[in-house]
Amino acid sequence: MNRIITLDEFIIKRQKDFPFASGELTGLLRDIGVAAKIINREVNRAGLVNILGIEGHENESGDTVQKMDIFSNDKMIECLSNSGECCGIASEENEDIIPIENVSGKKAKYVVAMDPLDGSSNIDVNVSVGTIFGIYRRLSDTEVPVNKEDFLQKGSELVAAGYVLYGTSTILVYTTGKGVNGFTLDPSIGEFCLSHRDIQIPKKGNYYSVNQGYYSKFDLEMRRYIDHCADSNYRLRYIGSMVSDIHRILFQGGIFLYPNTRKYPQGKLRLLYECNPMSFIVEQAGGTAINCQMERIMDTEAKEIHQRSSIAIGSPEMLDEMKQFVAKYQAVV
Ligand code: AHM
Ligand code: MG
Repeated sequence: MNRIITLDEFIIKRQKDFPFASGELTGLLRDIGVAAKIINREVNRAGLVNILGIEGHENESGDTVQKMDIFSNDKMIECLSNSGECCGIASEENEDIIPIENVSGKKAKYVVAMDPLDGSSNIDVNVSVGTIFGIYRRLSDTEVPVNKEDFLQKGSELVAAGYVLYGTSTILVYTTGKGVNGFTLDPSIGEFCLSHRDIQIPKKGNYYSVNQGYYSKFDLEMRRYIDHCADSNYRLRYIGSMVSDIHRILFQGGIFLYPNTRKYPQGKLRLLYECNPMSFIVEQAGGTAINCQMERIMDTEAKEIHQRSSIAIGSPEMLDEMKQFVAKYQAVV
């Protein structure tokens, strides 16, 4: 039997990949791992919690039962605030950034952008959801509180990014820019264990993932490309939870699209909390991530923390094929 390697052990081993690492990033990733375990426990009990008491009522321990996305947000903030490795958080759930005070005199140099529970509308029907995070080095001086500029960095400046998928099993996938690794939670020992080493996305695949219900709202070139996917008998899969949809593609190959629509002219998904971290992971696994203007997502200027972006992400050869369709039909318009 192979020796089990836990997430904590792996992170510490990898610390030596960074010549001047002081262990802060290591600590931060561990904090996220702890938050993920707590969120996982609650996600798994979500149906039960509904039986025990609806939102706004007290549960058995006297706590007010919270909606899962608020609960996840609070837990992530709590775990990231406690150890002193993180000096600020930007969350999809909060309008403004959350500065974190120094803990025990530590001068933290990392900020975290996160979507604590992506696809949360799936919770009520027992379908997979996820947590997404991206870690940047702060730009401002460690003597002063963080500011928005610390978060308004390009995805190419990410130091680490990852996601947790609360699915049939719970898996944490992350990168620090040296490949992508996945850790499955073993509930019997309460540890994330290395299960997917050096993940490589297939160069091509036959899955396409898009909300086909918005077809008529997409630009012509996207409609033509989606027609091509259907004509080619690519398999359509759309869970409505970005983490789950991209997780499938990361392992089986394919393309995930959330183009701009009339309702969301810039696209719906958030650059900082969703598009950049998932792009870093997919690129590190050998994939491609661009917006519908055919620009690399990770080169996008971030102007506001809740900025939206269109996205096309997945297997490199499928992305190349999509680009050809876009070039051809943009020329027609
Ligand atoms: P959320 O962060 O509010 O959960 O929204 C993001 C989710 C993604 O996970 C998913 O890909 C997309 O929204 C689904 O949107 P739609 O229902 O418009 O297809
Ligand atoms: Mg989201």
